[in-house]
Amino acid sequence: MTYWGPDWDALAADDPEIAQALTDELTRQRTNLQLIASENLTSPAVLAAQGSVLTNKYAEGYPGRRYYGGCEFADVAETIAIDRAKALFGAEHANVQPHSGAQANMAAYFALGLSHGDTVLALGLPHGGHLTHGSKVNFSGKWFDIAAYAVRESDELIDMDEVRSIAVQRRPKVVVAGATAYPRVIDFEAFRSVADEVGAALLVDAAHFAGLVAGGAHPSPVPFADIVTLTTHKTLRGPRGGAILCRAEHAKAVDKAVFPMMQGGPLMHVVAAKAVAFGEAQAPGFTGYAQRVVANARALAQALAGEGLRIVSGGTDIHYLLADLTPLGLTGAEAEERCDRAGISLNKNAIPYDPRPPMVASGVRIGTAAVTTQGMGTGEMAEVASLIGRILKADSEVESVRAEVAELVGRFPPYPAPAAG
Ligand code: DSN
Repeated sequence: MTYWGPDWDALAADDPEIAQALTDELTRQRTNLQLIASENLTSPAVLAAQGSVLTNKYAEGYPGRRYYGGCEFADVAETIAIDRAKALFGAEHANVQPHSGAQANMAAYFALGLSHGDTVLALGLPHGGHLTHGSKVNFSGKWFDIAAYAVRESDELIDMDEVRSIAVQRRPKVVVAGATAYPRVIDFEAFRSVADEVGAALLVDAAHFAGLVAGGAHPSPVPFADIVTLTTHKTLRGPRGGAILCRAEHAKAVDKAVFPMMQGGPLMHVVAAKAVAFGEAQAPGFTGYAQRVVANARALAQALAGEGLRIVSGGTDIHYLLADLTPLGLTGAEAEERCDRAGISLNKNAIPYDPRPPMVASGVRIGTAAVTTQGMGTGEMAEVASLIGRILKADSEVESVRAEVAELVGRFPPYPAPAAG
């Protein structure tokens, strides 16, 4: 077959500095523990499609309705991506062009008819919501009137009575369900009923758990939401990007909101890679993967509790956990930095009612999507928890933990070693 994928030798010859940065990143991914909840490790097939000649093609518009000639193969790739996304999630319509989850959310707000000053009800950022759910530093918080709900202080769970009462008081036009740091399954049916009660549309941001839905390890929001937004690079294990699923009645509005309202030319190489990822998620093995991701997150939460960390909400239903470091006398920032030095990548994160600012934070968020892709199971999660516990309790352990991390990850290398020289 003609070679059409990434040509590493050509890159090394043409631009040794960038080739070295990519080689070093490959080595980092092969030797460090990847526990960032929003990351994963794609298949070589996804990488090949994303590094392909489709990056050369302008294809503004949609399959069969483009503003450029020569789009016949771009049409093939995008049509396959759309059809696979619809089949995977049982959705009436799919748009696979959003460059990111943030842009998918922005397009969804426009598609639902939001104008400047309209009210949106969403989970506040300090309680696990996303920037695009109304943060003051984001377009959503600047343009819309945000009614934020929180989690209950007592058990750190969403209180649907509170959500309903804020909705009745503030009469939002759009209700948002979804989060970046809420480790529990969200009750989509209850959110639908709140939205119906106040005549609002329901937008579910499934960016994080979309892959778990695809793999049957998480309830689907599709039957309940007007629009579901997702990212393709987290639990879905595809290229970095976004997508939108919706009911047929919103199809035209969604497509118009993505292009020409929000974006210009789609990243067709990324669209092709999304098609590959949707295909991989339809394969039988993906169900087992999604279940193992959740089992690993639960095992890791339990083992970290044994190390003295307080697990927010007492556990997890999804692919990550949120841990409060207060019992160990550390901040999230200190823990992130210390783990980084030991070859463990994770991120500091606010915990509900956190007294510290976000750049310091009292907690860390730890995800299992990537390590599960590598083939680690619940036995390895016990090892991971013990390594994290050691490094958090004694900075002097950095070197020995780093060596053991490399040994553990070396048993599950995600990609072949970089070529010598
Ligand atoms: N930055 C992503 C996350 O880490 O959850 C969300 O956009």
